[in-house]
Amino acid sequence: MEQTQEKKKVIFSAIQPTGTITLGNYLGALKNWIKLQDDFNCIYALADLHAITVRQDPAKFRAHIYEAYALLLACGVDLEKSLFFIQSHVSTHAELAWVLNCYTQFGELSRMTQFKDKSAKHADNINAGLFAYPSLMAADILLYQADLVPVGADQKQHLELTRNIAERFNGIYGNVFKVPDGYIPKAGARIMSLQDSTRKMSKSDENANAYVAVLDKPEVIMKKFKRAVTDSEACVRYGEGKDGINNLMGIYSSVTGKTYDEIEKEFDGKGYGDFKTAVGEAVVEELRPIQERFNQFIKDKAYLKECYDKSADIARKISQRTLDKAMKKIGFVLK
Ligand code: ATP
Ligand code: LTN
Repeated sequence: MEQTQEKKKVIFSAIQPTGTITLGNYLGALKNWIKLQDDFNCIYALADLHAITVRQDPAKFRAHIYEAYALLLACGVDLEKSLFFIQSHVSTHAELAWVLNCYTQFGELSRMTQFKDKSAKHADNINAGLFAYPSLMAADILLYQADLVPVGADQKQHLELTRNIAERFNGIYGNVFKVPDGYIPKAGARIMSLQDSTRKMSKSDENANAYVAVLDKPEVIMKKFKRAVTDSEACVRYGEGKDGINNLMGIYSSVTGKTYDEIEKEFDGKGYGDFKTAVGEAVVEELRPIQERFNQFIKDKAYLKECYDKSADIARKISQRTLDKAMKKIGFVLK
């Protein structure tokens, strides 16, 4: 019987170059990005336009863009299989974002928890870009007619809004955008801060002890885990009121593939000190090969440019088709 070749589904995801990439980003998002490349048509971006919703120091911002690009290649983003470009190099993103802003309601944007969190954190700079952040994210996704969007649990609300915007637009103009689904991993979906287990591990945290950076040196990683907050029970088990230990178990589980039951057995009768050492060592081993590859890539700016230029050229062509379609439906005269 003849096999009909099924078209691979399209995946879109992005990460902001707002700081050094953390273990939370890696376990919650990037590790998954790498796996998905075999089964899907993956389109990945560095969301530099999103990053300026919070004020960036120019020199650090530039360095973080290079660092994040090289690091993702080091993690295994493979340009033979996927696209990986810098958002601002593909101007259709900013263009469609403007259009979608006009199909997104003030009330919807006001309800976004990330907006509320970030406005509280940056009370002196609650700019319109921070508010409209989700419509730019919707543009990123909808331009490529993405089927699936892998993100950490913290981005679920933005994805729901993207779906609502797409459905609203399609409701007015017919089938312009594919309505995407989220793709949220169970293990590692939400890695918490090592200093405050009620907050997610975030690369823009002022306290460097709160996160493990993928590029942290082994001794720094070990030290950060040793200092991680726990509780006074001194028993490695998953449970209510044990946010710190739950978080460490989540990290250990997503690095080693062990279940919580297996982890509880492994550390039965042992204290938190042993457990923290084991978590630290597992993380160091996971990150070692990535750090080695990163050190090669970051030295070679010409190679990095070749990579992001090649992907941006292709992304421009794909996304222009969707942008034209949307603009034509609205009534714009196309050039
Ligand atoms: P910022 O601190 O600047 O908001 P961030 O660390 O939250 O940055 P993003 O660039 O917003 O990182 O997110 C990149 C990807 O990593 C997203 O898919 C997001 O869902 C995921 N992610 C971010 N933080 C975590 C976390 N603590 N646990 C799991 N996944 C996370
Ligand atoms: N907002 C996301 C980064 C991001 C993204 C996207 C993720 C920008 N555009 C499109 C998925 C799809 C974040 O902060 N994690």
